[in-house]
Amino acid sequence: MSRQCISLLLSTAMLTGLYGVQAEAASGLTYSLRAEQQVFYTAQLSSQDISLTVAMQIAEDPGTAGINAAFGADAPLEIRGLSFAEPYCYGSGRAGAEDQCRVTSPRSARLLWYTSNNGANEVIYDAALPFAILSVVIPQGTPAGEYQISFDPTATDACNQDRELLSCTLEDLTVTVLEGKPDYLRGDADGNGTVEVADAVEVLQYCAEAAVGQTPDQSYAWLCGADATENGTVEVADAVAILQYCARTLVDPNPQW
Ligand SMILES: [Ca+2]
Repeated sequence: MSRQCISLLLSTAMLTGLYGVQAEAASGLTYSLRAEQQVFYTAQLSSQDISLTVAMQIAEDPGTAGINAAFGADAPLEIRGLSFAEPYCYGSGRAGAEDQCRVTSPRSARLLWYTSNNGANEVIYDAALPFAILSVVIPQGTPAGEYQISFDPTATDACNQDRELLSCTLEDLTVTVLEGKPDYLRGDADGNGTVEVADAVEVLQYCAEAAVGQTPDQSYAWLCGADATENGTVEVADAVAILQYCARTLVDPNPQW
């Protein structure tokens, strides 16, 4: 895309707010918001915020030259950050100015992107990769409920190299907060329904990783089961408690903790 074309594209975008009225809608594309975890518990939020990484992905891309996307989050969720994901952080595919990718309020954010790929109307990214990353916080004390992290359809669109507006399908993300704790069996770290020596091994493995600075990535249900002493932390004492429990099962099929 030539420099002239880019400024035309940008000035049109600035004037109209959208890529606008230039042409009939061409073939479409799909924007979606994804997160690895979407279900949380009030017990989990009783003493801490939870940080959620939300990826914006683009599927079925017919060749975009420019993208507007605007996001919103239901209260009390807060959008704390928005950034282009690699490979968009570098090279010719990025709008560049901070102003093109920013959080505009605790509940909203927007990005504007265009390709400067000098005339070729082609897909320059891998559809399997996120296009942008939103950092969202679920604040401590968030009550049970369903919360949307969504696109603003009035401010989200795309155009191709010929400045034709593309139709967009928008897939929002729902985050669910459930009352209390997940179903789990005390001491059953591996979640197979039985408390056994293998659970103690799993807890020790977790502790070993944590001790060398790795952050073991475990679900809240796992943490609840692994915290055999129920003091809110998974530590070596939990492995010991699980082994003691296992020893007691030799003489009592349903021992007390
Ligand atoms: Ca188990």
